[in-house]
Amino acid sequence: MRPPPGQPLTTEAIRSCLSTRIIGAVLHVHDEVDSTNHLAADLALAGAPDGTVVVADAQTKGRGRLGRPWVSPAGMNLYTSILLTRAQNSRFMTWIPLMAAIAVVRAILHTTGALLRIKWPNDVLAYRDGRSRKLAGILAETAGSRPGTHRAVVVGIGINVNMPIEAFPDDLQPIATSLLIETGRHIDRIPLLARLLLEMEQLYESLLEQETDGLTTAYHELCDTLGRQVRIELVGGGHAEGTAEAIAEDGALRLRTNTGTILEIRAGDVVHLR
Ligand code: BT5
Repeated sequence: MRPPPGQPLTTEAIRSCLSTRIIGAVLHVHDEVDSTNHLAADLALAGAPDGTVVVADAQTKGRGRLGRPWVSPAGMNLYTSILLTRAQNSRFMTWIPLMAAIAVVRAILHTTGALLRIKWPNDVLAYRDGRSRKLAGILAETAGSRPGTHRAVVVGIGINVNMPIEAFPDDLQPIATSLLIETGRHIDRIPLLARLLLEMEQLYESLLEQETDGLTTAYHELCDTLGRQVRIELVGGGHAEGTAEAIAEDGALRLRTNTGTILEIRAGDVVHLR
């Protein structure tokens, strides 16, 4: 396997590239962890401040939503978790993964020129040959919900950066991709990470100021789900089918079902039908 281009992920190298005030002011960088989300949740319980960031070069138990695994080999990708302690308003909870998806798309556009799209709520997709492939994923979880402990949201972001197609397991090769595969270039992970944290900080500040209009507009521009006929596998079982019409004020997906009922859906897996 080729050595990673750019600098290795060290605290010093990342810090020297950061232009944020809050996100990344406390930074934990590891060669290997089980899951950066797990570590960030432990830090939240220990009282870590708002904006604490965990970065790892590899994860042994990287996870997706609903207990699904996130393939996380060393030396090629970004795995990071950001602790947000001021986002306790339940209205923000649906917005946080959407906001992270906008930040990922913006950071990738700024760093590589590649324009990706979002599948609601938070899959970041690249389109090629009329097909979409997943390039990044987001997992937002609450931490410290027991009484007396600190309550926070952990936003985990995985971006496939320099992962060649042969490094993906066979079942993911047709449906996953990386920036290397899409652009044909190796990308230095550190400027990409620094930009991601900057985009996150700016969006987090607007969310805290209740300025969701800008977020809604940005999300509408980047989200590929709106206007489509979709099938949504609902968390907890069952499904809904219809046209994805809009994003509600709290980040929910507004679905007009085939019988004309309007549903607001806050979690689920979307399949684009047409
Ligand atoms: C996600 O879940 O997309 C959320 C992924 C979040 C990963 C980050 S990495 C840093 C932080 N620490 C963690 O432990 N997690 C977060 P979901 O929508 O459930 O998608 C999971 C599905 O994506 C899997 O079932 C596979 O089909 C596919 N998948 C797994 N690894 C992948 C990869 N590296 N690239 C593309 N697709 C992948």
